Amino acid sequence: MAQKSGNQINLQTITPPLTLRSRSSSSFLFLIFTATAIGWSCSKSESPPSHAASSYASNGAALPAFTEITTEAGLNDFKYVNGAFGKVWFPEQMGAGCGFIDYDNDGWLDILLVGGGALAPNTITEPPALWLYRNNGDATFSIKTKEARLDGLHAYGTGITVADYDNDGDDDFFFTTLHENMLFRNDGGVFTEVAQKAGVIAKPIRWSSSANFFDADKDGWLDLYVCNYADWSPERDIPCYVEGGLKEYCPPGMYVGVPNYFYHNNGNGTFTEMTEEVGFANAPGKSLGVAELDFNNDGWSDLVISNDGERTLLYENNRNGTSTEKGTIAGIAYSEFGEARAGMGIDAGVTDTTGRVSVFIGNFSAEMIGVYRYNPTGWFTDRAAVSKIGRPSLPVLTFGLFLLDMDFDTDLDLFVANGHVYPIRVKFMDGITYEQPPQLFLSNNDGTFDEVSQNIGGVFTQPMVARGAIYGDVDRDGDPDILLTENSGSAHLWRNDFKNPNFLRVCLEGRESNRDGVGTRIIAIVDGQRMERRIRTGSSYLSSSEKTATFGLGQATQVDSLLVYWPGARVDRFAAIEANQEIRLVEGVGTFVTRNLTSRVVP
Ligand SMILES: [Ca+2]
Ligand SMILES: [Ca+2]
Ligand SMILES: [Ca+2]
Ligand SMILES: [Ca+2]
Repeated sequence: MAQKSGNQINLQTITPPLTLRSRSSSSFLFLIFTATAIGWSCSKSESPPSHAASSYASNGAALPAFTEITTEAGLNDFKYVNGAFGKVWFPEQMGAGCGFIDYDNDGWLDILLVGGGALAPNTITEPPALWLYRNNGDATFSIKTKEARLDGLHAYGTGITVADYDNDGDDDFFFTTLHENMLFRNDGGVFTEVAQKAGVIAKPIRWSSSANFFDADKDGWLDLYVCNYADWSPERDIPCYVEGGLKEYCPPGMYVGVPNYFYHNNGNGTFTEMTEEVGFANAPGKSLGVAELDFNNDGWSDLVISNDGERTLLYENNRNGTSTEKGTIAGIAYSEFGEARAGMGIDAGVTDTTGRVSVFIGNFSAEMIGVYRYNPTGWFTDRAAVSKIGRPSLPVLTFGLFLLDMDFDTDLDLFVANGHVYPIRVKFMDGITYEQPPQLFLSNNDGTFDEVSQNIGGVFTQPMVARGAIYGDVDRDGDPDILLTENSGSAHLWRNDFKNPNFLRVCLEGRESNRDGVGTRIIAIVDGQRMERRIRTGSSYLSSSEKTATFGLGQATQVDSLLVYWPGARVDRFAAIEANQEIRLVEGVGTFVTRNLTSRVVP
């Protein structure tokens, strides 16, 4: 467990000198300051520059290191219950998601887990639909489901998406299920379920998976996109069998997909379902993942949607909140063989020096992870093979998936959580296992990646039936930690023990923009190298990561320029920000506060 020098949030304002100039409708704040990191409590001697003996590439960078701390963190009681009772029903293999949420607003990330549910008729005792673990301020957790009024729910849950949809400064969340979805409004650390009142009960009700909050029309209020999966009910369950007559889950191709929903946030606590009006109705369904991106860099949020056995969808924002689906003409809809693959977890980000966004999609075993990079001719290039991600991803079935700079060398790397869906049929599949270890692909910043899981060992050799995968700095030492969930299994919390990070963490508070700053593009320039991050919800699979941007800085000790492109017209600019601190920027204020971090523990 991380030692800490203080578990309260110490906010200390740095007010650098500033010059202000305005250009048309935009305000540009250009700030020069040389403030040292007031409030940074980590002794720098604990993380000396080093060139570790183990290296994965020619730059001699050290490998990431993680330690599983599930037991010491107090998360051992949790187990996801998929409700299986011998019928082998389709929904059992899907779950479930997880989320980092600071529900009590104390600056420490708490954990929300989907507990599962009952499928058997007339079940007397249902498993908890949600588990809420409060961070005690030291990366140990106490169960607070009941205190936060998240107990006693009747739901067969799938996913969690966390955002401050009502812009009142606290984390709310949307909970997807097999039946009616739920919206939980945070009222001072206790939750009220408001889906009906807020207008986000689906008509008709559909089996939902991932969801994301994003501001489609840039009115400062987060809209909601909900992925729906397939038309299933106990009455319509299709039996499938393997050799020997044992019942097994059917391929999703046996079921008909149901399309997704879009809800426009009215800014008064209610939403209006506008799927068709906004252009999201033309979808085949079977959606499992959604990522927000701005692939054409026009400042408007686009969406990319992964679908299970159906084409990938790319919604280009028409710069008015409506969208046009362009997946097929943009070249991202199908594999290089023209096939729709089993799209699950998804993420998007700039992972190399081209500055152009790449999209990564988890697929089935014997299918490569989808890797597509946008190019200036207006379409995406399939780079699964050339990126070196394709081949190592063939034996695994990938659900949770996210981009994060895991080795702090400035470029976004790819983490994938794996686990199969056929407990019986895998025995007849050459080289495929039901439980599979996660994988890490380190970016070489040139469009290629090195798969380093075996080099790292430890937690990366642990086979699991993984589903959800998220990152968030639970011990507040500046490096994002990882949380994974398993189908019919435990949650796994991995503490990040990377030995030599220089970093800058940036969290946002929107004023004209939505409070979370979702849809903000942040550019950091270090030694002439440009890094890009976006503040988003969604991505991965059924799950919700922290909304703080982490920039790995390599050996650099400062960020030379930081440019914050808010979803509105505003751009805030800062210069010479010292490394190894977490800063909080309020839109248009032009200063930032530094949040105290804890001392890092390097085993
Ligand atoms: Ca908290
Ligand atoms: Ca709120
Ligand atoms: Ca990296
Ligand atoms: Ca950490």
